[in-house]
This record gives sequence, structure tokens and C-alpha cells, in this order.
Amino acid sequence: MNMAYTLAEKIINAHIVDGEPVRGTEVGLKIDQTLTQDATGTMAYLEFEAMGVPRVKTERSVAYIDHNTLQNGFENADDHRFIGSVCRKHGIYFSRPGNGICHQVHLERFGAPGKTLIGSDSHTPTGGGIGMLAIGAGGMDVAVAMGGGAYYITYPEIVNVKLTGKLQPWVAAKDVILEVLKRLSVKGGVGKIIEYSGDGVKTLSVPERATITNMGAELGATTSIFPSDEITREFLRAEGREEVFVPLSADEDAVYDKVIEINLSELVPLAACPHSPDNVKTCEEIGKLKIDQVCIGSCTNSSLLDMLKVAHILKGKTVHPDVSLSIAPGSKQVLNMLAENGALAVMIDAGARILESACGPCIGMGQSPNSKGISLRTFNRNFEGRSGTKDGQVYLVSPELAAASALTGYLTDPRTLGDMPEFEIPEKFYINDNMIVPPASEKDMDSVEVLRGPNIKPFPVSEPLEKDINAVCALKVGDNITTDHIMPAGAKILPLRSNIPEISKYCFAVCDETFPARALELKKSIIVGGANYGQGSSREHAALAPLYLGVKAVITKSFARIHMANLINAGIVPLVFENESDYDRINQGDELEIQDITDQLKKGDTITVTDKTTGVDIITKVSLSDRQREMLLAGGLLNYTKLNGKG
Ligand code: MIC
Ligand code: SF4
Repeated sequence: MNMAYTLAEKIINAHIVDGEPVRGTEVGLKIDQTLTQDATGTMAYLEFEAMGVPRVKTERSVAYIDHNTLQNGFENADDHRFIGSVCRKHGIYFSRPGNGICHQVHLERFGAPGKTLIGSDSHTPTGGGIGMLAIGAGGMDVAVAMGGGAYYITYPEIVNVKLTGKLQPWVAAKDVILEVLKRLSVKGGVGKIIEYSGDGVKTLSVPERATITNMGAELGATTSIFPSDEITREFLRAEGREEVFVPLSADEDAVYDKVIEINLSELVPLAACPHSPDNVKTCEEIGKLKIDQVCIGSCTNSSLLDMLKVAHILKGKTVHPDVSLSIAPGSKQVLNMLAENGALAVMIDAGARILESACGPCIGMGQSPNSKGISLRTFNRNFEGRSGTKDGQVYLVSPELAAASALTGYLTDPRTLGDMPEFEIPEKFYINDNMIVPPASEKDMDSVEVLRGPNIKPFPVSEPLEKDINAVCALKVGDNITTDHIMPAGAKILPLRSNIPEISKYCFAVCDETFPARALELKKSIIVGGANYGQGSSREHAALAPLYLGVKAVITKSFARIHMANLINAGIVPLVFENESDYDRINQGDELEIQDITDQLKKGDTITVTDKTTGVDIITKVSLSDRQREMLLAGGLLNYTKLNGKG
């Protein structure tokens, strides 16, 4: 029997509270820490309140305000005030607007090797950069974890990415993850954890590792993780938190499900071309590309190290006249340090438009490019329309490539910049946690009033599953549908995140603006989708809006992990075609019937869907655990939790 373990297995196994460590089966994990951000947070806290738990039971729960920071109406400010007051009352730390992007700040101030973290944001795996098992989840799952319930995952396969060599000057951590995306694709990580090892690991700093684990989300992976080593210790020491350090790595003879080798010395600067993070090409392959905009920042690339490189490239130069350059340092800590060491002045001097430390353009909160505009961004997603400009063309690149291009006006290989100085993590970061508000003490918590604005509407309540489903296929979509298609974000729609009836009006607006009204009129409907349906974000609004619109089931070729969990949590049945070619046999507008779905769900692994319009029977698979089946029968996670008294 093999008694050697991978790093991910060690952390998972130490946290299992339900189930057995067997690949492909469901296991419940004890969760040490949680994080939320504001765009998913209001729902998560409404759900937490509905559970009736007075104080969070985790070691540390933190709420960040970083997404909805454009306040062109009362909605976002009201939501921030609501979250702040819930935090004070229920034992949660509150990171105020201006303090930075959740993943960057969590890495700096709270993350700890060997701990489990779930966050209501798909880029929570950033924490894998310091050897945490950090997983993105729906808000409802985070609410349950805050209440002390387990978080369930399918025990993943573990893929080893073995790094050798050392990055050449001006080749970046971003290029490492772009290379992985090129090899594995946006669905290559589904059901897997990506574990990095090899000699190359010690050549990468913690922020570089975090860039790689952050964008592992784009592989569809459950999470990504690096070992915790002396470099991790130095980072934590510089953050004044050496006491949380523990050394962690895989056993030498650990067995992986798959091994990929990457020689860092052979990598070159890369870019993910429109409109998918796995559409990766070299600068040479892309050729001469005139650009309109450069945006530097986001949870992928906004560390101090990234910003220092950018400032070095911009020093004494001027941004090209045809280019708009915006820079958003990832946290108050980073911004403060840039201000003190003069790098901020260098950026301003070169003509950069400095933005607050928040998600900003990454989620379409401002800085939408011009029509057909070519925008180079150091972000992690370039889905169509996400920038806020429908025909915008977004390329995902490293900060080095972005800064070099901002000066020339063309996509520019940063290796043309000449010698690269050594950039190092400072011995001590500037630490001032004055923008993180601690919760009220147990003695005082009862007197804290929760402040609700008129934008906050109750979340839709799902009903136990009905015996039969008779519903029309109200929408049929293709492969790789993202949650940005299902429930778009951006400056106009994000303020409605606490108001499901209102936000539902934009559901699938990118694909078919007439869908919400049609679905409401039909009262009950079914959606048909292609492969990797629901990739991208963790937003449970992509399940709650369809729930509100009466969607009862979604039938696809395959699902992305977090979205499928969110559908089940909302009580919407996710079905997968047994034969992919059956996708072609259902048309939008067909009347569908699932007889005795409750019985079929209890008994077997397949469910028959009858297309009454064509008279064809279609077999679908339900690869669900008993817990998930019971959840669907109960009408979602909250009902199930109430029935069972546990998560
Ligand atoms: C994203 O990058 O798409 C987001 C916005 O951070 C989402 C969360 C959300 O939709 O609020 C995510 O990644 O989970
Ligand atoms: Fe924010 Fe963008 Fe990161 Fe999502 S991917 S958390 S929107 S910076």
C-alpha cells in the first residue's frame, strides 16, 4: 500500500470530517478560514443570517469590499454598510473599501500554510501560493462553512506540474500559467488539483506563485498549490506573521494522477488572445498589434513586485499618445509602499491613470475600452463583453509585457527592454491593518444593529423538487458558456447583486436579451447547454437568477465545478447528456418532460428526458453523491441544512 502522499492529499486528509479519501467520491472538509467579497457577500450573509448561527465558527472569516466600489447610486454603499454591520455582529473581520483586493490582502494578512480556506470568489486559490488549500465556492457554501458546516468537494485527481530551470529575464510567472493553460485548456483542470513541485519552485517568490495559483481557476481546477518552504517563511516574516509558517511538501515518492514538466528556462512571453484564457500565443505568433489600452492590476498581478517592475519600465518615459494606461495596485499595503519609495510618482509621471486598490476594470467597473478597442490586461479573464465593451478585444499578459507595450503603442515583447535588474521581496512589508475592522466582542455583539438598505431583497426560496417536470426548453446555448454570459457583471448590473428580481432581468443578456421575459412567462423552463457550462466565476447569482426565473433543470454536455455546485445548492437539477450527440436532438422551444424525477433521482444514475415535441427519449446522467441527491429533493442547500441540522 502506498503511504506516500502528495501535498494536497496531506491537507485534504487532515481536514476530512465526512467520507473517505477516495478519488472521485465526495468528501466533507473542515474549513479553517473563509473570505467573501462584496459582489457575492451580501447574498452569502443573507444566507448566513437565515441559518440562525449567532457567531461564525471558523478560525478566521473575513469580508472584503473590493468589487462594487464605483458608487454611482446608493446601492453599493448600502450593501457595504450592510456587510460591515453583519460582520461586527457575527464575528467576521471587515476589510473596508480601499484596503485592497480580497485575494491580495488575504495572502498578505491572513493566509497560512496547511489551512483550508473557502471564498465566495473563484480566485480564492491565490492562497495556494503560500501552501494553503484555498478553494472558490458559492456564497451558500461559504455561509454553511461560517456556521461550522463542512464544505464538500469531489476528491480530486492530483496533477503534478514539475518545474525545472529558471525564468529568463522579462519572462514572468504569468507566462508559466499561460503555458499551463495552453497545454491543458479551460476545462483541463475540472475535477483536479494542480500541485507544483520541482527545483524551479525555489526560483519563484510567493507573489509569483500566487499569480500561478490564482489563474489556475481558469483551468477549471478545484485549486492549485505550491509547497510551503523557506521562501514562504521569508514572505510571512516580511508580513510580520512568521508564527503561522509550517514547512509542507509532497512526500518524495508521492504518486500523481498525471505529471507535466515545464522547464522555466525555455518559456517566452505569452498572451491569451480574445476571447478565452487558453487561446495562448507568443508575441511572434500574434505579430504587429496596435493597441488602445493597457490595464495593470487585478488579483492576478498587482503585488508590490509586479508594480516595481512596471515602475522600472516606465521610469522617465511617457505612455504612448494612442494608449490609455491604468494601474491599480492590489492593496493598500502595496499602494502605500509605492507611495513611500517613489515608484508611484514614477508611474504618475509617465502618464498612468492610477486607480484605487480594487477589482475595477477586471470586472467591468470602469475603463471599458473604446469600440473594437484592443486592450492588454494583466488580468485572468478575457471573456467576450466582460470589459464592458461588447466588441472589445482583450489580451491577457504579464505586467512586464503590458508596461513595455504601453510605451510603444504596440504589443511588445518585454525582452526587447534590455538588462533586467533583480527585483526582490522587501525584508519587511509596511504593515498597518487600520482598514480591517475587527468584530464586536461576544459580550457586545447582541447590541449591534444590522443596517439594511432598500436594494437588499430576500433571496429566492426554492421548493422541494416536484414529482414530474414539464417544461419548455427556453434557451439553448453552445460550449464554454461562462457565468459572465449567464449573469453578466459590469458597472451597470453589479449594484443589483443584492436584488435577485432586478438582476434577473439581465440573465443571459449577452446571448439572448429576450430570455428573462420568456422564462418568466413560461413559469417553468429548462436550459440546454454545451461542454464546460458555467465556467468562470463563483457567482451564485448565475443559479439564483435562473431559479427566480423558473428554471428547473439544466442539461449540458458537461459542467464547470463551482457552477454545478451552485445549481444544486439552488435546487436546480444539473443533467449531463449520456451521448453528447443528443445535444443536437433538443431544440429551443421544445416541450420536455421528466416523469417521476424524484423517483429516478433516488434510484439510479440516469434520468430519462422525453422531448414531447419530437417524441424522442433522451438519456441523461446524474453523477451525484447521496447528499447532493437529497439536497435536490429538499430544494437546495438551505432547505437540506434545515432538514438535517447540518451542512
Ligand atoms: C470574477 O472574477 O468573475 C469575479 C467577479 O471575481 C467572480 C465573483 C463574482 O461574480 O462576484 C468570481 O471570480 O468568482
Ligand atoms: Fe476581482 Fe478580477 Fe480578481 Fe475577480 S478576477 S476577484 S473581479 S480582480
